[in-house]
Amino acid sequence: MTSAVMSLLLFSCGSSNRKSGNQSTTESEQEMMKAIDVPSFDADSAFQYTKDQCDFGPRVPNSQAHKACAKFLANKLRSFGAQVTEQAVDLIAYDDKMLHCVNIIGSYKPESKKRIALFSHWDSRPFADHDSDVKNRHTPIDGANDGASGVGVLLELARQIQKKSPEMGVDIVFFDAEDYGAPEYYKGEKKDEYWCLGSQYWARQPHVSDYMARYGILLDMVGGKDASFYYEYYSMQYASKLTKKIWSVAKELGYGRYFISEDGGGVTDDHVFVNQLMHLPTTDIIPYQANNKHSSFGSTWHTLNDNMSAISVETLKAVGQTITTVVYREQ
Ligand code: AHN
Ligand code: ZN
Repeated sequence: MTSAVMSLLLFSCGSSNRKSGNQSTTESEQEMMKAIDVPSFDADSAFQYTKDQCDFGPRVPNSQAHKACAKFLANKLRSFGAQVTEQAVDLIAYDDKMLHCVNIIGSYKPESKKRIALFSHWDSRPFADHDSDVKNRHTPIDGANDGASGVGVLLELARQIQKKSPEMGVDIVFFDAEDYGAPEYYKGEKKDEYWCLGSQYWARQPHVSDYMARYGILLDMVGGKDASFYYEYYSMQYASKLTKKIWSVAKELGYGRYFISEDGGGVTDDHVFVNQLMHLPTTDIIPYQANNKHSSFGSTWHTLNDNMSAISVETLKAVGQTITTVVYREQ
């Protein structure tokens, strides 16, 4: 492997049977020391997968682009050796419109009880309701960051898993209809449950009955140019140990400028429903900019500027290498 990151895990044993004066490790100590070789995450590849999704056009439920991209994602996961489930379901939007949705799940080592779940939404928002230009506010967005970036990172991780399997079984879950929440200009009541329709369905009706994993990690908007990730409120309520672990791994790898170990805001995102409906402890890696006048999610959020020009290979690398390390270290 060209630039694999070596990661040494030390398992301490209760009593050492080392002979006095002998500085070398004993056989049992050597057994306890496991060198874990973590693949180097290729962020250029994640960038390309992000672009591939955007090239279909906005991935809004019931559109041709949505249908074509679903096929692309399922085939891509299959080509990377995952066992793929396409969970098709009709879901009802805030305006009572019927949305033809599909959650796409790629499973590795499906027989293993030791599992990690990795989540991202794959749909894009039907309206640029936060665009500075009023004329754009009914136009669907590319969602290069909001949607495609997390999926791009997870597709690259899937490619790495096919090359070298981690100890854990892994489920990569692409949720549909996360971003169909009522637009700003909607006159009716705006309920939290209008968002995250695909994850709500999956959490009630998982692709395998009684599904459980050790924990879940949600990636949402993980490719922005000015991204910084803080401890998200619900992630700390439901999965604080996991959240702190991820942030400490990021720091150790030199990505401390992206992962700030301080409290950020709270977001009603897919992880809230996975935590509350399925009781699977799940964290959300989502940007937080306290001082951004447009939005705490960044300047391109729910605007037509959320396109490939908003995507940074460096941010994809910071997030991708961090979660790759977390996944491969888990035993
Ligand atoms: C709410 O605005 C309630 N949730 C935002 C979750 C989201 C939208 N993530 C991406 N786009
Ligand atoms: Zn969104």
